[in-house]
Amino acid sequence: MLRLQRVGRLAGPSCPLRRRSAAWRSATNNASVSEVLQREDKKLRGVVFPLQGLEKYLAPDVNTASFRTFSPSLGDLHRAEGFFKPSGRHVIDYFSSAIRMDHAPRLSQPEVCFLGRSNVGKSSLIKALFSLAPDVEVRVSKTPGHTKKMNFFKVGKYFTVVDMPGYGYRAPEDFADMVEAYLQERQNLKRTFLLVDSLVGLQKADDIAIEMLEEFGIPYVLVLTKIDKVPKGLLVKNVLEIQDFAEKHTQGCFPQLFPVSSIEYSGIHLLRCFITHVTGNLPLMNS
Ligand SMILES: Nc1nc2c(ncn2[C@@H]2O[C@H](COP(=O)(O)OP(=O)(O)O)[C@@H](O)[C@H]2O)c(=O)[nH]1
Ligand SMILES: [Mg+2]
Repeated sequence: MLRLQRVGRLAGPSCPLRRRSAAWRSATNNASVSEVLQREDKKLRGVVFPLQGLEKYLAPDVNTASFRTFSPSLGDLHRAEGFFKPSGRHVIDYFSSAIRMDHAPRLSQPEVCFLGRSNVGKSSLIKALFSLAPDVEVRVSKTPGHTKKMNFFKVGKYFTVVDMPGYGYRAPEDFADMVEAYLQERQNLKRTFLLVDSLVGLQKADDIAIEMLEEFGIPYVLVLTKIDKVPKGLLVKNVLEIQDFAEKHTQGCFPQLFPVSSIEYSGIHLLRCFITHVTGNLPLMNS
């Protein structure tokens, strides 16, 4: 809490971050750390660290150590955010699409990919991550199963973000075509983000994805999407169940879950920081 207050003072009325955020507020509420800092402490914690925001709904004996495995300071969050803001020399943009691995662009910079069932919120999440670069076009579907290609987005020379095709009831067949080949062959892949709908928890198709990631020995992170839609009690239940599953039945899964809302920007700042960190661009200084 002290840390939050200290950085809050740094972003005081004379701070350029604060002045600039006033202009953005109406269009991109909560999109940047400086905007979130203007909220009262309780709300701020829930938006920036959604897992910690759930602690008040838990019984005192619940162990929340894994809620803080990745716990950057607000200074780290600010530095990470810089990578997601375009400038003359730092271009963030859609790069290319591929329907087969041999069409995938030859890029050597570190890469992260977003995987999950159709409609779980992959494209919306990527759009939220890139909300400070509004020229980046990320297509969000109205109908399930829209993303049939791998879409590559370059964040300057620092890293690439890949929106993977969604899988559905045909999960094993869908994987064989593209996802499996990508995961096995992509040399520069640093982390896979597997998105799970926080309302319904792990589904059969998610189990198949987890089995595959475990079999290939690929490090991955579980991201819980659409938390704005879920009553807090149910969200807590699903978070604890999924966390318990990850602890007991997985090897390659990062112990901390990342709950997000692409509409309210909850968890987005933390995820930007984690991506910047796992791609080797941000040694954490203050955590
Ligand atoms: N309430 C809410 N809806 C979301 C969120 N993320 C995505 N959606 C909606 O879920 C649907 C599918 O999202 P999309 O990003 O296209 O999913 P994808 O198929 O995994 O890429 C769209 O109607 C989105 O508007 C979220 O965080 N909150
Ligand atoms: Mg999509």
